[in-house]
Amino acid sequence: MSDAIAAIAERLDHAAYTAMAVPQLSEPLDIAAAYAVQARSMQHRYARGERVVGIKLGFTSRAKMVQMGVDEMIWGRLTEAMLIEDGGAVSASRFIHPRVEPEIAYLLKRPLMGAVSLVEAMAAVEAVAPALEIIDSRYADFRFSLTDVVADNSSSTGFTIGPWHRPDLDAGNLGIILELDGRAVQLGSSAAILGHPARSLVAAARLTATHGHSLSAGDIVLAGAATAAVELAVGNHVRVRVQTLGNAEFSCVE
Ligand code: OOG
Ligand code: MG
Repeated sequence: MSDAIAAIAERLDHAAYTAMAVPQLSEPLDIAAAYAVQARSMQHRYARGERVVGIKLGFTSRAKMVQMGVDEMIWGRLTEAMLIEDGGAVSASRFIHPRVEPEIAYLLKRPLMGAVSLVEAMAAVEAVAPALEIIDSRYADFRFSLTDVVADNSSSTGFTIGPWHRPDLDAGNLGIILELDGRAVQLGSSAAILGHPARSLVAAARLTATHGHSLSAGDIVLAGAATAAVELAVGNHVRVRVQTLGNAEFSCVE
């Protein structure tokens, strides 16, 4: 591994750990190098006792691509330290400029790797749940290129999972409401995620295999936000309501 990759990984990990923004990368990275930085930066988290519990997909909806000005899917690693209990509270002191977005979560009962069909991906699902994700870019002003954000573990920061449901519940076209302090701030449908959020599992299998990772039984996969993300501030209570699946919520405290 090159020294440059290790140095960028350390810089981004330090920014995440201290909640202090850094400038966008000046080093030109290709996509493989960006995933190498991400993998290397995770080593710092593992050394602090964090453990991967799954992955998140990014930019699987038009709404997200347009909001952030990118047009390719990405993925990042989720650790159990990022998990916020449903109904729980999280301290804003951990974040730089957090945003929150509605997600659909899948729990896998089988590994998924490489080229898999939608039918195979759906057969690997143990359960599906409503979820929320906190994203917090380590880059100043939340501005990044595709490779910058990949290197930064795709802005992964926090997530909350609501009640799990049996996988025969079709999550293909469910209404989604994101609420901030009881006020609806984003409306969408799970169909905005690649036409069906289970397609994110197909993408996840392919993209992780391309970049040196694989999905195991027991992994959580966040399918990607169906709507644009909204700013999260101290005092906010956030709730996502997903038709049929129910709610997930948390509060942001000082
Ligand atoms: C990157 C993460 C994107 C999603 O659901 O599309 C993402 C970002 O927007 O900072 O999590
Ligand atoms: Mg997301």
